[in-house]
Amino acid sequence: MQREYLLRLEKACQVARSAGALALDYYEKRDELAIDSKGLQDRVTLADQEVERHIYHKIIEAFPDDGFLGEEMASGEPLNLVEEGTWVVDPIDGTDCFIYGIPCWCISIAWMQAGEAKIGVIYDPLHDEMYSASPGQGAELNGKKLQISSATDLSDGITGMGYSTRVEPIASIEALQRLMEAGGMFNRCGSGALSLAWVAAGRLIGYYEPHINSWDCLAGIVLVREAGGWVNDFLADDGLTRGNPIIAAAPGMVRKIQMVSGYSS
Ligand code: LIP
Repeated sequence: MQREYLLRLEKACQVARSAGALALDYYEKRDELAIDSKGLQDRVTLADQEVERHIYHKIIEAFPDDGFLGEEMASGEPLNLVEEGTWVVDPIDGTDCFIYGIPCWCISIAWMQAGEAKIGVIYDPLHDEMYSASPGQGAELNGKKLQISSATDLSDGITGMGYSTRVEPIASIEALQRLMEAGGMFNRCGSGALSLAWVAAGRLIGYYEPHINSWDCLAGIVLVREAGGWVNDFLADDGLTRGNPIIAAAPGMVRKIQMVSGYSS
């Protein structure tokens, strides 16, 4: 593995773990957190902001020339996107689950270079599950290689389905109908990052969300691809700052998950 990937992967795992410990402290005291609204069904708390500040300072201390894009822009620094290397971070993905005490949230840290997501780390502190991946190294969970699903039909497993008020409900309703009519079953856990990690781990056979932000999915995209799965070209048309649909599938499920999502190549 190239040294620059190795150094960043190791740091990303180390920082995800320390950020996870900080997030857990807030999670245990979540009833004391003020909940702010960023829009319809889009919440944020001091925990998101403080965890992002922690990640920002630890990462930039180690790699001062890298860029950084965080969901909350909590560092107070201007947005800094660097072609040679930019970190894309969701400090707490699954914010609603975190706020309401649903044990389904994570830390998502990705590193991009030359317009491609190269390193992905997703840490679930509640279950102590560290997902990590880098170019050509495969994808791992707590140091063990991930085994993506061998499913070939929608009835062979569960498909993750994300939804947010960033798009009209019809896109999700029609996708759910196509999935159900084909004998599939859906799971919406509230964290796109964890859902993608579960595709890479073989727990889900695919994942679709009509619109997702880059900080929610870039780390998961690296995990799915390095585990041998397929993901749409999420970064096309400025997906980094505008978001895009996300379609991810186990190798034998690509056409079926594309059908559910209404994707046309
Ligand atoms: C969440 C995403 C999820 C989406 C939610 C929300 P957050 O990110 O991970 O896929 O469906 O609406 O955007 O806001 O918890 O960081």
